[in-house]
Amino acid sequence: MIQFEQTFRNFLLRHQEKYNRSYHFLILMYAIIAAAQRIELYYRTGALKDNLGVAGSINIHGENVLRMDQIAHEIVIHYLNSTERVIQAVSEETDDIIDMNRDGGRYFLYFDPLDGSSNVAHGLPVGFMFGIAKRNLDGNIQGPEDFHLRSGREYIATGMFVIPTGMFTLALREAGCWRFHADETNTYVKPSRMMLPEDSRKWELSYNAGNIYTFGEKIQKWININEKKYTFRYLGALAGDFHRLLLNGGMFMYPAIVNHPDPEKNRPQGKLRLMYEANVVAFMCTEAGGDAVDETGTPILDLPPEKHHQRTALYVGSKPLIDDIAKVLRK
Ligand code: AFP
Repeated sequence: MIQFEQTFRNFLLRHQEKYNRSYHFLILMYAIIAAAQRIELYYRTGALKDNLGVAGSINIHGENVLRMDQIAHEIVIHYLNSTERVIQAVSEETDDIIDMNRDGGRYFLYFDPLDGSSNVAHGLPVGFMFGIAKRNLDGNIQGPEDFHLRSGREYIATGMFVIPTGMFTLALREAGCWRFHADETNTYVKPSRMMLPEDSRKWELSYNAGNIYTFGEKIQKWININEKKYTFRYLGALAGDFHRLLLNGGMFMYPAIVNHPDPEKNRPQGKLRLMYEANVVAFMCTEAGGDAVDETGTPILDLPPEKHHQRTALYVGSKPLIDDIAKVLRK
């Protein structure tokens, strides 16, 4: 007998029915999945087809644009446009907000089509990360409610694909954080609810250890006291590191860089992008029973974005660890 697992499509259908939601979100999610699968195809054959190198330009963040960054960005834009349901999109790869269907659209999309560029040349895991907010459909409200700069608290869903592993995690507001696996036919199946484990023996710490001496004194001290209690893992691609964290618990952090020997390289605002990195994992982690804060100990999801490529420091993971570090950061 063949064993068939529940498909993502069926899972989402049930979810939309249960919460009395529209079919528009289904259309959007199928487009996002089609985009992820296409990126994955290009990535898997990337080394063979010479697609893992640099594209020869510099992006708005001052980083080298990779060939795969461009390909992934174009793919996502194509599929989002095809839904006719997206008002505007913010991509890590373009400076400006991308207008799509301003009159008829329902959703705002914030995404990084290929996060973790230092892994690309090696064909190692990277992420396609996204957050979704919705147009305020309540009457004819104009102005801030219709604006694209939403805080994470206002997102309706966030997700990430770990490419090319065939793993997909999606969090739906107040409906939990779920993981899916690609089967032999590349169909996402077998929803499993993700809840961070309470047993601290499995917990892991994850941060760029090479940066320790550039962190603020409070954080260096916290690491000194606590690092021996936990295993340490760091992949250098948020999607992969956070994927581990959801199963094992612990904390991922990317603190503000304030003590760099070359002051030009300090990043007091942090490195990660609020709208399509930090909010994505903070939202998922909160749905999985965890939490996330910035360098001031403020919940990531409460940060009001002032610009769409805003950066932030990030501490995300098991609640007791985040509570502990937040106390230190607020002092
Ligand atoms: P890149 O895509 O520029 O490599 O950034 C990846 C990332 O934003 C995130 O995915 C990682 O967790 C973090 O940066 C890694 O940064 P370091 O290379 O400084 O450790």
